[in-house]
Amino acid sequence: MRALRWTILLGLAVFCVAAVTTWAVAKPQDLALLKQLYAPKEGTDLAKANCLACHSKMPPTKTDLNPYGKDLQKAAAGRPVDEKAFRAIEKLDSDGDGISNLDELKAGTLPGDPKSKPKR
Ligand SMILES: [Ca+2]
Repeated sequence: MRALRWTILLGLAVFCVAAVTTWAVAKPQDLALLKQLYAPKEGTDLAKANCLACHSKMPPTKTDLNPYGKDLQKAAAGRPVDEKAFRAIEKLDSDGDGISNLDELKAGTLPGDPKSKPKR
């Protein structure tokens, strides 16, 4: 009886670690892809934002996406985020600040935060 209880507890612990690890590993890939595609210059809002390029707070969770993160999630349509999803929302202005996502990404500002936009 005691051994069974320990087995169940151990199984639960392994499951929790696996779930957390999967989540923690999946998203930095999206960030790595964003940096690979748009190569933000050091010191820009985008380079400093990391998770906050798509999330509205730290630590990031699945549901706290900013407007750009939401559009990206929509474009990925349930599949892992890929280059196609990033390209599909380049022409949008997710944060509604009047500057397209692509222009913001090229300028190193945040396409999901209207307070961060290129100076004109
Ligand atoms: Ca914008």
